[in-house]
Amino acid sequence: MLTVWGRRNAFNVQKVMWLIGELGLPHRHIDAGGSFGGLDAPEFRAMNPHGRIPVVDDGGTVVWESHAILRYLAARYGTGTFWPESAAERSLADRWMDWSLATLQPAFMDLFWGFYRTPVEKRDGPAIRRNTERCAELYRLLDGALAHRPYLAGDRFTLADIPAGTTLFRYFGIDVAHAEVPHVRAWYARLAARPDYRRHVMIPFDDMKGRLDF
Ligand SMILES: N[C@@H](CCC(=O)N[C@@H](CS)C(=O)NCC(=O)O)C(=O)O
Repeated sequence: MLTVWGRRNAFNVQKVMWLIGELGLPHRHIDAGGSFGGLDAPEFRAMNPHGRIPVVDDGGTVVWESHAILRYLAARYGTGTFWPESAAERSLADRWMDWSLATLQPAFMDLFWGFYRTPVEKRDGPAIRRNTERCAELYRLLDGALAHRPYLAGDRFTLADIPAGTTLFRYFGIDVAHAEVPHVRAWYARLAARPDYRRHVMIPFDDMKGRLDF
């Protein structure tokens, strides 16, 4: 039985839960992190020395780092579907995953924390404007990539769509100046038509507004 640790409102956990849903994998979910705590417990650190969520244990195989988990689960349970088999096609998915982790997610997190999670009186206006523009630039780049294909790696939904796609519910859900990105909006509508995106990613987050703690 697959076990997953991580609070459901954590962005990196949502990516993993979304894929687990898409794969239809039976699993046990354990809340951890944030107000649930538990990340400094020796048993948890023995699984993930970094003390971060998500973590999965699949019959004794323990994996941490959300994208390593996505790749592990897709390779084990979804090869040929969510993670293409051909090296060239797979690299299409991989590059969007890596770009998302290295570039889009940090930019979006700076905006989300600096604007949405920071109490109004503590906000840094110039930094918020810079981060808003940086995000707009990155979503415009995604818009270009999606102009001639419905999903990031081509004609079908793959792992490529999960990391960047997970940002959309929060990006379009916060009151900042959004980029004009019709193709990203159409892709968002395609993702939002998937029951597991709605179930695991479209989780209301207004309880986080103006709150820097968990
Ligand atoms: N690069 C790691 C980042 C993991 C990470 O920072 N997770 C956050 C939640 S999204 C966390 O553990 N925060 C501490 C907490 O929730 O208590 C991954 O992708 O899994």
